[in-house]
Amino acid sequence: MHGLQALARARTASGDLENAIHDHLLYSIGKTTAAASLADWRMALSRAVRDLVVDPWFETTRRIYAEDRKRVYYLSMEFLIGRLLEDAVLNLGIEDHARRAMYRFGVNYDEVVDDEPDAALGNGGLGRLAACFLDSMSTVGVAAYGYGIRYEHGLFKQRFREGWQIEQPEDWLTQVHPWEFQRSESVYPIGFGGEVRQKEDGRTVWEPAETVLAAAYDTPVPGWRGRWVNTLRLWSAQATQVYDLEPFSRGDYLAAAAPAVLAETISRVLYPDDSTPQGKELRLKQEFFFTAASLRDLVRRFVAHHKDIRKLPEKVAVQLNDTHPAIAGPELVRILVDEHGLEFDEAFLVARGCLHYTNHTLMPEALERWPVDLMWRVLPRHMQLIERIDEAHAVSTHAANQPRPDSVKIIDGGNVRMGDLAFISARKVNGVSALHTDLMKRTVFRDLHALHPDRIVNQTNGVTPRRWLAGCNPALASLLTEAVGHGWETDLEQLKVIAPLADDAGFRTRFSKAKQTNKDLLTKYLKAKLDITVDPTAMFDIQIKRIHEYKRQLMNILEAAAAWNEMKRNPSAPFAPRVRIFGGKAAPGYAMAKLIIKLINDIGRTVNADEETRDRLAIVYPPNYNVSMAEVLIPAADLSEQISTAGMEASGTGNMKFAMNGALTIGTLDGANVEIRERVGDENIFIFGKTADEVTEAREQGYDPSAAIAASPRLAEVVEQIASGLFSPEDPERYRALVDNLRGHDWFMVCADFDAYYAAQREVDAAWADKNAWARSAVLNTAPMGWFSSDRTIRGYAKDVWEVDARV
Ligand code: GLS
Repeated sequence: MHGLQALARARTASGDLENAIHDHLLYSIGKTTAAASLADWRMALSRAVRDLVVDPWFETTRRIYAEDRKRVYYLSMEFLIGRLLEDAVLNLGIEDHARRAMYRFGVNYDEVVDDEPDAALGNGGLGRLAACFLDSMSTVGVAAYGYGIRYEHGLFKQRFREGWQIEQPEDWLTQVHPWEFQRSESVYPIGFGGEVRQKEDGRTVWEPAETVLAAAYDTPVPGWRGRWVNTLRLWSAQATQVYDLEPFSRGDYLAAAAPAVLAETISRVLYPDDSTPQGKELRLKQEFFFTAASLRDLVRRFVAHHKDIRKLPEKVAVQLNDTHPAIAGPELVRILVDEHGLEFDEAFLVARGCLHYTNHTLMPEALERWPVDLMWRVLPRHMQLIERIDEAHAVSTHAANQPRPDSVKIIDGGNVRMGDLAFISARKVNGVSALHTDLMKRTVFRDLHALHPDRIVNQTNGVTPRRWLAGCNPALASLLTEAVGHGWETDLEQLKVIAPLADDAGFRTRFSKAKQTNKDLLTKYLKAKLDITVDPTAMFDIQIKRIHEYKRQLMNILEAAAAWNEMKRNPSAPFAPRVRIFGGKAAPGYAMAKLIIKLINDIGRTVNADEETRDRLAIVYPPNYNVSMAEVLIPAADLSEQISTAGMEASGTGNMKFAMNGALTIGTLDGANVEIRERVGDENIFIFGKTADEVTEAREQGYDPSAAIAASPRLAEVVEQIASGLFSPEDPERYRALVDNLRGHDWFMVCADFDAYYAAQREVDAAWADKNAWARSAVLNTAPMGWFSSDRTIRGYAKDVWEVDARV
């Protein structure tokens, strides 16, 4: 029995699944039940579950062809998909059977699920967003491919040695990845360097000096109940020649293996920088490698069924996730001109008809720029075309004698500006929250926006409520289902129904009980994995995200220290008992972020050792924060810290996950916090600090952090304690650079916002004292989160950007 039928049966009878697991264990893994390890059981279960996805997957493909649907190609350097087994089981609706089947084999389902390594093919929000979008595209029925890189090593593992971050390589692929299918027939040669020649017939050909193969690996992405299954296609780099025979025969095995090693380097590791590009040649090669392979693949698919390549935009919508795949513009033009014989102008129109670009950050240092000489060396034909695109854009927007501002030039100051290239090559450009889109129009893309006023649109980010509510928070999910019935999993607006229940004492109690269940689970998790003991009745106050100065983990820990000082000075002051939890990695080359990690751990060490305050304050920093840790932390949070310098966090998506799970937010008016406040209401969120416009104004007026410190005795005290080595007696000078920066520069306005933050935290303390009111606010955070479902986001893209069907 196969396919949809098997899936339907698997939902009603666990026997089939049990047999399938047993068969896979025996015949795919080659183990008996007696000899099977936990990993073997996981492989067998994963394979059995994967089998259930395959026929719906083919069925989806048949429908796409039958209906000749326009497809979306989501190009992203990062897909932070995390674990897949639990998610697939949840989406297919077979959890009870999977549990029962494993139980019959005498194996603990939770341990099996927990054995799966995270697929950490991304750094943070941008990569996780791509993963949520995959889930939603399959759930709402958008015909889509995700295209990315099959990194051999995902984001590094973080350890702490004496409180310092240590990075260790991540190795998820050392075990078989049971979800993927290798597609040996889908392999494309990708060139680098070499020369561009003019042929006698007038055609231009690029003759690369070096060629690497891009080999496809497909992972099916089932949507809710397996009704629609899209594909995540990841490219792995392979050498054209496995080894060089000549040095091999001489016995020089190293030299013989060199070509393969070099080629494979391209998909070896994920660059561990979030929002701050490194500008390394290998990174440029990675970008071109996966973009070129993806475009060739989609053009091949189009040409196989359609005659006229000029109609490409009718069937193809490419989304560029940030500027990383921005080379898609020139590459698609190259394919159309050099391989399909179109004139440049027409080719550019066709390419622009297909391409769309999402901007994810406004920080000037985050916008990719590639030196022109590097581009000429690595991608000579593309560099020619970039010049053509730049010229054509100039001609179409400016009269010959009119000066062109630098801000609308793709090539400027010896660099190719990838943001401008992406903007000019795209039919639509979007920001990721209302505030961010507005700032895009007013800042980085001001002049381009003036030239193309219809191009920028907003698509506020969202997160999948399957993984981030139904999956990670069964306690709350079952309460919601009781209250509103099933259906909210794919129509999160239904949760609105619980808003009036915020005034129902019985419902509030059950809501709080679900929260307490999750807090108890987190307490156990911290004990079991890290031997950390926390009080599960205290407020769980959580900041989890990449460590970055603009996200201001520093302000959080400074405030914790100030609160500690105050508790000691005034033992009867009404501080709510709190566990302040931090989680997140710093880019290995980001010295200040690593120093902030050390400071959190140093202050934590001092504060946690203080018997006087132990009942009110604990600071916890579990290492190696990742997607699966987030799934444990978020459901257990009472307070969500979203405290970035206003105007700097494009959207945030953690903020949405927390609110969905009934945490109250303390935050600035930044990114999607603004839209969260609009929905939960002013009285159910703690907003403080300067607005984006006020930040800009303060900077323009010559902001002086030392004045802010002088005006705040609490802040001054903490800064002095750090400077004098109170938290680092073994090395009092440790924080010199950090303190100097705070006193003399403080670009991210920690000092300017400190007092407002301290005051907002005291409001939080006061609110916590009234458990009923707190629970009411928590319900009113979950209720209006429909807006932040990535299903809503994807429907928005489908309608306003891609112009594709969203229909299962
Ligand atoms: C980011 C932004 O920093 C986040 O605010 C945003 O939520 C995310 C997804 O749009 O994109 N940009 C980036 O480079 N990394 C991110 O997480």
